[in-house]
Amino acid sequence: MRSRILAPALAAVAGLIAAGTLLAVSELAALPLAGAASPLLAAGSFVVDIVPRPLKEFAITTFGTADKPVLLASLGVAAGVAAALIGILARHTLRWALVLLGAVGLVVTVLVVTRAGAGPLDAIPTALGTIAAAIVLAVLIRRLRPREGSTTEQGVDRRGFFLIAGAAAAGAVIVGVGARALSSVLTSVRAAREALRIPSPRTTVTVPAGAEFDIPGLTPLFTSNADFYRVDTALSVPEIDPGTWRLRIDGLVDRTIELDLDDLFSMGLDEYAITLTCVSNEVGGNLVGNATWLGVPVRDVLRMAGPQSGADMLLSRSVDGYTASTPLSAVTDDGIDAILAVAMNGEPLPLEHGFPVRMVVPGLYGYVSATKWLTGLTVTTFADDEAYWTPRGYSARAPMKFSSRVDTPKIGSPVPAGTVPIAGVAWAQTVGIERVEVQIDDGPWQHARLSQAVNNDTWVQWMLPWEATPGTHYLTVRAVNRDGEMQIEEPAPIAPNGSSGWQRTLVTVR
Ligand SMILES: Nc1nc2c(c(=O)[nH]1)N[C@H]1C(S)=C(S)[C@@H](COP(=O)(O)O)O[C@H]1N2
Ligand SMILES: [Mo]
Repeated sequence: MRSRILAPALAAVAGLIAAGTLLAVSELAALPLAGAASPLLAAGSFVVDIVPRPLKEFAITTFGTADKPVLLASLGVAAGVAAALIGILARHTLRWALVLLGAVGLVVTVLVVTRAGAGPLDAIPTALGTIAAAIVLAVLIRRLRPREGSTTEQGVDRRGFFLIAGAAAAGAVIVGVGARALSSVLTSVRAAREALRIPSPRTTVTVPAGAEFDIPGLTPLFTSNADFYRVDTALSVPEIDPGTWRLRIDGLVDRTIELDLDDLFSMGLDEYAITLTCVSNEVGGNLVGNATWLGVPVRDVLRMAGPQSGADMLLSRSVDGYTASTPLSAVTDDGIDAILAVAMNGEPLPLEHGFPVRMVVPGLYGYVSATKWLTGLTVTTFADDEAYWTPRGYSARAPMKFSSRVDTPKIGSPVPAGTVPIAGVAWAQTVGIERVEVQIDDGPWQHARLSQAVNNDTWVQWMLPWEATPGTHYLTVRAVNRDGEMQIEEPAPIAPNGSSGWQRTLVTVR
């Protein structure tokens, strides 16, 4: 009787061990291929690329930067359930279970091979893993089956099952973990980053006196690398060896050229302070950060290739297959500091922020300009090319909508009555912030005090002392840019080209 439940449960375990074998063997076999071919990551990346926009927005707003671990964990659970079901099926018909396993292996192999930067050789690890999984499944299931024609448990070799299952599970864990560890030693890009010596810049940013207020709860003028928001479609952070990194510039140019890191360094580096914003930033949101960057102007690099007339778009490419469409004028105009950046806040770009080289363009949202892990620049036209997000519901061109935000006091954190500083940040890259105005409840709009701007490409801090009286109060903030334009009042969602509206927040005063 017991075996009615026990036998399927053991069969499910056999399926899980087969799946573990698949992962471990493919990790091991991927070692000589520089580890680019993990089946789980390939399947995950595929999911990232096909999920519909509303689901993606839900994931970003619900899980924030943890959206990737959450996705991988869900995928792992789904794969586990599928593996268990294949195990259970195998007890009834091993042949069809193996066919199903083979089909899954084939689909994943296709996903692996079609990833950006993958080649036909990358099929080998998943194929070998699938074969190993099939053998483990067959061997284990045979131990669970009653002898032909027997209605009892005769022929069920439970002892053998446990021995083999235990050995296979332990083997999978040891091989899988070992292969992972070895691959991170072999591709020690982190060490290469530590060792990288970036030349001193020719010019540095001068931070004027009064550029930063000292107000608890107010966002610092510069966002540390650790606190800087992150948005990427890549499931695992790409690891590029700075020694072999090349930037190819092609398309509508007089000559296709290729630069290495030393070529960029020898052009001379300058320091820039630029605030980066994400199109997914809601009014009042956190997907905005300010940093200093060392880099060279994109226009100087493009000039070496000689862009031809008729082009109106720069399509930047990442090693992970990501692309961004930037209006050519935004990177060639003398007045715009569009750069290829190699350092962020005084250190080589963190791996997560695009090591070794990324683009930073003031005045455009990141998704149309700030390509990380940059490997290619194609001079082209909006008529002929489109970037990663364009067929996924976002505008091909997306100038940033300038905005302002309240950092303190925060909704849900009551403040004592008396003098309370209301403070926050406001940004209008390339134009600059002229004025920030705050309205308390339905009172008059009051001018906030602005911190001394570093330049027109960075945010400024603003503050307004407030005589807070007990009760709940609405705070509304809006900015005016240096072209005299008022921040858009009309609320808009983040898609297709960025949120707008004035932030209105509620404060409780005790
Ligand atoms: N390769 C690559 N570059 C990318 C992205 C990406 O997904 N992949 N995301 C872009 C988006 S949407 C933004 S807002 C910025 C974010 O840069 P950060 O992660 O360094 O803050 O990078 C841009 N560059
Ligand atoms: Mo973004």
